[in-house]
Amino acid sequence: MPSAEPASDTIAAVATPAGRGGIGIVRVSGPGALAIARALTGRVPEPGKALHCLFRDTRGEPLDEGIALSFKAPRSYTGEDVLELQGHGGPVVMQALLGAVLDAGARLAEPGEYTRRAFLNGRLDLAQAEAVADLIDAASREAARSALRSLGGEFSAAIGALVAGLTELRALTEATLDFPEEEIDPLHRTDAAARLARLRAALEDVLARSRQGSLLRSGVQVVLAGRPNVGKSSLLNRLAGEERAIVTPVPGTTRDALREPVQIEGVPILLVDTAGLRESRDEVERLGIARTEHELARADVVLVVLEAGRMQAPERPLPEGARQIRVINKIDLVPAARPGREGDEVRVSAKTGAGLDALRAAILEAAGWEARGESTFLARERHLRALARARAHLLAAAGRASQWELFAEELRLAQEALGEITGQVSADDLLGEIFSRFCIGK
Ligand SMILES: Nc1nc2c(ncn2[C@@H]2O[C@H](COP(=O)(O)OP(=O)(O)OP(=O)(O)O)[C@@H](O)[C@H]2O)c(=O)[nH]1
Ligand SMILES: [Mg+2]
Repeated sequence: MPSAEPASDTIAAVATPAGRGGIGIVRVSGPGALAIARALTGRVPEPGKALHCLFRDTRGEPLDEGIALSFKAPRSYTGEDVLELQGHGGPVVMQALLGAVLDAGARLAEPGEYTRRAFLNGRLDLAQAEAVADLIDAASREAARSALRSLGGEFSAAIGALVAGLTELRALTEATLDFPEEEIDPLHRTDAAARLARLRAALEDVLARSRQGSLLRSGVQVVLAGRPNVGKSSLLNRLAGEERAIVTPVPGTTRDALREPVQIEGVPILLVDTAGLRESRDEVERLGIARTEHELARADVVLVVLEAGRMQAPERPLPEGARQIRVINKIDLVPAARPGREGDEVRVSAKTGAGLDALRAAILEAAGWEARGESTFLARERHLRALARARAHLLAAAGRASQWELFAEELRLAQEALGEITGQVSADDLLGEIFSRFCIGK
């Protein structure tokens, strides 16, 4: 899809965050960028060389002193002529500088418009463009590293390899389709089946790595639930490493659901502490319990907290679907009990911290995380869906080995699904949807 006419207008935005900072940058991209440089600084900076200068508005009034940088098309982020004006990072200065750039002929950029232009000019494919936003939004070092790998093209290359394999297999198939009257050579058929099997295995691998990465991107919701007073809030505080939730010996202390983001091995986890589950006459507590049930319904992992030695299950049923871990807390009160994990049960003490590492490991495992080192792809839901569609078509193709035309058609559909990931085939509304979520200036 990258193709398109070069954009005819020039866009501008403040590229640094709002507020005060040492440096603020106004970024300009489009055919008018260099003329705007001349209008504001009296000169055109040589591409790639910093020009120290005074910025003036269109009436010649000085606005700020700073550095102008230019990048000549197509060797720039957007693939167009780009100008960066680096001034002092105060909101008034930045607005004045942006105002002058707009007066000189640019228009305000829309969210994500720079990256959209980079995509349309073939500087990045769609998965790489999305990685730009994911890198900016990354919630942990691991997520950032994974986004950087996608930006560098690793994910796109894996998709590209699948597409290349499909193209080859389609070529092989379609060549025989051109001679319908001839018998299809059985050798040909076995070759095609073997190729298809290899492609399916490769797709499974990409899908598994993408699922892992999507955990890094969207995180895991872990809800602490159980009877009152078993130590749910104490556990949340332990896992968070801070006294976030109120802890008292009074059963029914927690009323509202409390959310606390933490990281375990770089995986973003949203811990949710909830009101203890029991039948209650207290109006406030009943409302709290209703919230608990609401949170439970959305949980990826539920920690069912029980008290060592007492081990009463919650009075209300827990939802099915989410992965559950039985957490036996307060083992410090039972002299014979040892901390650690056994099957789906983890014994801990929120008071002493014993068994907490085993609990963290159990949470990651329940969430489906496998430490794969450098090989995860920070996939988005959109990518997972496209991969799943491609997989379904390859499965269908495997079932059509005796109907050559249908076989070929399933391969085509699989390839189309994969092409959506990198943007080789993509509808305009999809692009609008993706880029509108960027911040302005990116
Ligand atoms: N000895 C011991 N006491 C604990 C432990 N964990 C929590 N407690 C105590 O148990 C009491 C209840 O702890 P909370 O963390 O408030 O329990 P909760 O499950 O959040 O209770 P509700 O909010 O009322 O549902 C407090 O007095 C804690 O100090 C533990 O591991 N060992
Ligand atoms: Mg509590």
